Amino acid sequence: MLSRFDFPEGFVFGAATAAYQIEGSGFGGCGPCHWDTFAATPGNVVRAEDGSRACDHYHRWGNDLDLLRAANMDGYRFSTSWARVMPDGVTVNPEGMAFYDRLVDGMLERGLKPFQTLYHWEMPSALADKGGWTNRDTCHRFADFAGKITEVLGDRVASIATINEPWCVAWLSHFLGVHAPGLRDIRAASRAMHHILLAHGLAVERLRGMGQDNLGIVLNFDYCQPATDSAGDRRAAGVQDAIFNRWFIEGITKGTYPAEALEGLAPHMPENWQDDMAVIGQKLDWLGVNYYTRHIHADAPGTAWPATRDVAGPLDKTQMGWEIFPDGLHHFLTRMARDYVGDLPIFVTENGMANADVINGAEVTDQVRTDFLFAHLAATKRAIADGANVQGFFYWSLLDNYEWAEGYEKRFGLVHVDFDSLARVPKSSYHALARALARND
Ligand code: GBH
Repeated sequence: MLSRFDFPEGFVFGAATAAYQIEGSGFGGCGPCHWDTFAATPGNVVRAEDGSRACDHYHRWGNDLDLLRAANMDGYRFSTSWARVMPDGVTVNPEGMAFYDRLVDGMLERGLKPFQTLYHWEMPSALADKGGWTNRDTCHRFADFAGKITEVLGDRVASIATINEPWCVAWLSHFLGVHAPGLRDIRAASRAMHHILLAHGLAVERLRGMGQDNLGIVLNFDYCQPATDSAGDRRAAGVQDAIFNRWFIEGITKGTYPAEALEGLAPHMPENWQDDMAVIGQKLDWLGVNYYTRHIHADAPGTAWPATRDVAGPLDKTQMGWEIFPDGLHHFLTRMARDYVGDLPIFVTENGMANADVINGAEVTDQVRTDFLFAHLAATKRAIADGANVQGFFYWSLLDNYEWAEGYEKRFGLVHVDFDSLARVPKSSYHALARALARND
């Protein structure tokens, strides 16, 4: 079994969460966000569940930080809700700001490095109503939010990520319609694909000007496998790889977008988008990689661009129906280093699995999650041996939580949460990780 001593000195082990998925948006003067309205519309979310109470982390944060500490973790990846800090998208809510101030101090008191994410999907409704990420002005409002919160937290956080998973924010939410705002519109999607990176760039520019040297972005990657060796299936996997895995990193590091994706998106992009590429392409201090699974793509001739369809894969699947494929993590870590970022520090900012865990007295035995986690740690170790400068790994997630369109049914946590009593019970995977992370002293 791997332990922390199999990784380079200073490697950061941690767990990740996101504000809307755990805090409970019904407390502390938090403003409404587009997930509240999206969830309230029947058909969007399982049982129309929302994040208004979630894990009640807003009141139980001290206990939750204790759980990270007791598992011998070095860091905690959390997000700071825009709607909590700025309920109308513009004006600061002091109570919301004070919450994150306490939370960050609480991490430092426990020896946990704070890894902050600025946008993990709670767009204030006031801004969503003006078009959200389809509206260029939102990018400037986001930079203002980044500046305001960094005035308060910037001296204490180890790291700041601008955006969590631009693909989900743009494509999943505006083209596939699965996440808020639930659009299926190529024009809205094309604009969001660009504006989300412009927001990132404007925020980096603002924070760099304030002296921050710990700035990054968190991208999500799905391994794209052609269903067969045919030219059509290889084209299908290639175009999905361009949309999913190349668009954002190439926008940032190469100053342009992949031709295979522009083929479908260029006609709908904001005018003169090329003029924004310098802001988007500013130097980063680190890159975050989120990785869960792979997809098998087949050609779908005669259907609308991108003219692909997904094919079921043969590997073991998680509760989400996602194939378990640890080699994909090795693939993306080494590919990022080789093709895009060289020696820049890379963090695995999310990796994890949902499982239909059953609680038995005070025990939850989730051996499959332990196996999943250690297989992905092993893939990370191999990527380091192959030259990728990986400096940390965060399991998704510390707690069972609000799994967006899947509501509360899908359990990703190292810690079980009873969504009636809100009791926390560490699972056997939590104990296995705690043992692996024990220090000698
Ligand atoms: C992350 O996104 C999020 O950052 C986090 O908030 C969330 O709770 C967590 O993952 C678990 O879902 O076509 O259905 O097979 C995950 C990004 C993109 C990974 C889609 C899996 C396969 C989608 N995901 N991908 S599907």
